[in-house]
Amino acid sequence: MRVSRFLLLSLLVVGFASAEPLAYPANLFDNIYYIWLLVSVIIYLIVAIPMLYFMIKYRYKKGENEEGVPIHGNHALEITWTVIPLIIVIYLATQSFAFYKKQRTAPPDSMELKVTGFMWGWEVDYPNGKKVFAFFNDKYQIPEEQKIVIPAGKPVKVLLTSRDVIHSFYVRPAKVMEDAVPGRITHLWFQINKPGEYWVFCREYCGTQHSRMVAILKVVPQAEFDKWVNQGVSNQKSL
Ligand SMILES: [Cu+2]
Repeated sequence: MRVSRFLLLSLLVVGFASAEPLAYPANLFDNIYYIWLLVSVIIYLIVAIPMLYFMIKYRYKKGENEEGVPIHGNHALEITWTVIPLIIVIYLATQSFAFYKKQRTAPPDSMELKVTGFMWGWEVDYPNGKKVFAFFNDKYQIPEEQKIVIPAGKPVKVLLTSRDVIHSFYVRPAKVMEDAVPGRITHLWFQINKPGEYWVFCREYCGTQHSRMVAILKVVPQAEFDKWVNQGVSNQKSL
């Protein structure tokens, strides 16, 4: 009975850990977030519980001497409360740096998209020359041909720039964001594993129509993407 319960629990844990996340590198953000949260909660409890206990135990009682016992320092205690936080901080710093490197380095098999922000939309160039202009039309709709189509389960590297002012390209499900700066090329990467439609927002206030800089990322299976990307490549018009 006990063994089977243990096995079931282990299976659940393994299943949870190996389940494919919706998007990369969002899963890395979540992992690092939970590590920081766990460390913070433990430290909070270590401080708060004894504090409450001491507040009650050593509260002032009538007739007691108001001055406490003088304390002249304790080397062992001081070394302990310096070394333990140092180890925790070094651990968090190395974890965060490893995460940062992963989040900044696109996998070598990424598809490269060139994205140029403009007032008020995104111009997207595919490797074969296909172009998509992604923005809300005057009726606040995004027609099918203005959706940014990408294959599911494949990393996408975005090379970003801007034609006018600073915008910011934010891929909501992947939790990644990067500024689009005129005259400069910045980059980010992401991968979405589940087909569907997802939001992209401009996340840097860029003027009166900033709220219109919304794009839809249409994630489709690889075969469907291959068909789509080769459609009408020769007669692209410019905006
Ligand atoms: Cu913008």
